[in-house]
Amino acid sequence: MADQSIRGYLNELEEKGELVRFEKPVDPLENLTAIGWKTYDRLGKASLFTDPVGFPGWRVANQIIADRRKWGIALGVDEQEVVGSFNDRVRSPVPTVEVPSADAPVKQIVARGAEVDLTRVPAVWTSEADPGPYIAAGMAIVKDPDTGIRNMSIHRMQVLGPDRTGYLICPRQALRIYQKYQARNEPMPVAVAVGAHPAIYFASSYTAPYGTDELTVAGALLGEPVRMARCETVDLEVPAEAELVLEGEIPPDETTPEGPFGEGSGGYAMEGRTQIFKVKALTRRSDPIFYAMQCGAPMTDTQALVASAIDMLLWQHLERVEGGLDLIDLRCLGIAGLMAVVVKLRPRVAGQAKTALLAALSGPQMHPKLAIAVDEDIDCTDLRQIFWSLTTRVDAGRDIVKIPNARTWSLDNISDIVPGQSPMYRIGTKWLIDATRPVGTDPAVRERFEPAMPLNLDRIDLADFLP
Ligand SMILES: Cc1cc2nc3c(=O)[nH]c(=O)nc-3n(C[C@H](O)[C@H](O)[C@H](O)COP(=O)(O)O)c2cc1C
Ligand SMILES: [Mn+2]
Repeated sequence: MADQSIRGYLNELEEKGELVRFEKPVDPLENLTAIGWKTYDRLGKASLFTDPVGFPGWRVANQIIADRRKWGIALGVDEQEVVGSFNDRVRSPVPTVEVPSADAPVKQIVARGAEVDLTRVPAVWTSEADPGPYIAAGMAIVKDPDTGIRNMSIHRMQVLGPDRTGYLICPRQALRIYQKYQARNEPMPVAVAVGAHPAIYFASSYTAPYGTDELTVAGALLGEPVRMARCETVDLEVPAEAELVLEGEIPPDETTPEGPFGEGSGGYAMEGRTQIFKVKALTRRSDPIFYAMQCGAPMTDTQALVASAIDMLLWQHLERVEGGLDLIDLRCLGIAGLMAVVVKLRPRVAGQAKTALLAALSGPQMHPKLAIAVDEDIDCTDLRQIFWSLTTRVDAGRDIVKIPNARTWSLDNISDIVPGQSPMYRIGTKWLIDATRPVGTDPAVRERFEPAMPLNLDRIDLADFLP
């Protein structure tokens, strides 16, 4: 039986030297995210804060899934095998199982009605211009009212009082379901789980075909059913080994001023209005770990999580282009605020890289607006090599294509808002850059585009020569 908790994963990170445990007092409303961000930026490590000021009994985790090495630890595979093993596992969804509440650690403490107090949860104040603390790591589980099939997605939640938060719903599957409740003039029941195994987080950021319960995707990644417990006040189930669950509803007709919020784009989402989450019950472990999902300027867990979902989904999408490409690697760049993707492939015929790029700009997720194709000799995790091929292998007149008036991601502030619509609906220019060499067999032509590497580079072991 696999450990489906976040705490089991944090232990593994710590054993592998990937986590810093901060025992000094740190304030979630003052300096926690700065310390966590710097720890990852400078040291490449996750953070666990054991003394969050003002929140006795809690611990707070931050920046825990920001790179492929950590995803490899979560999945128990080598970092090079992460995408391949995700894609293999995703093909066989595993239905959830229900466990009695007595066996669900997330039910160790149950608070209802007036006992609920979100101001006692160490929600963090993340970016400078944010209006206050947010819960950003809540995996919201809802059911389609027609079919009863679950959907799971993450929604940023600005803490607005002891029993209410903002709740932003972008135009995706979760909105499709909410609109069904609105049409019935009924509130949408929702259960929000905070703190679980990264596989469950991955599933919540992954847009499975509509009508697929994303918890079965989490089961596929874990290799066993996700263990679920029944909620106290709504007809929903939640991962039994979560740290914290908020149960409640989204009214069909109420909104609140919300934001601005430092987002996955790396910049701010405009201040506006969102739906409201009214919390009816809070259940948690007796010694809970709050997962402070960091957003804002890269690199954060938000970019890493969404980028990994885009990598998997785009890989599956590109595999079908022209009946099959020689794809070698693919990276949505978190450092570009999720809006750029690099595709490494071996084009078999002229023009094939461009077909691949067109598909990369119209995949299952909306974020990428810039797609770059590179050759098999370029490491597409290395910006130095990418930039080298952007000059030496690109003729801008021929190899850059712009597609104006295309739908772009709702958080792409440089794209225009569709007149009369909310900032969730945008139109802008997508562009692609084919940085692959001319396709052909003439070695003299190929040679002109080779990097001029030092003589016998591969045969040199520096250790033999260092003083
Ligand atoms: C930290 C974080 C915050 C997110 N915030 C929101 C949000 O506020 N609203 C939203 O609609 N999607 C948000 N997302 C993206 C959705 O969770 C994601 O696109 C998901 O796959 C949508 O699922 P669906 O297609 O099943 O609705 C967020 C993702 C992450 C990782
Ligand atoms: Mn979905």
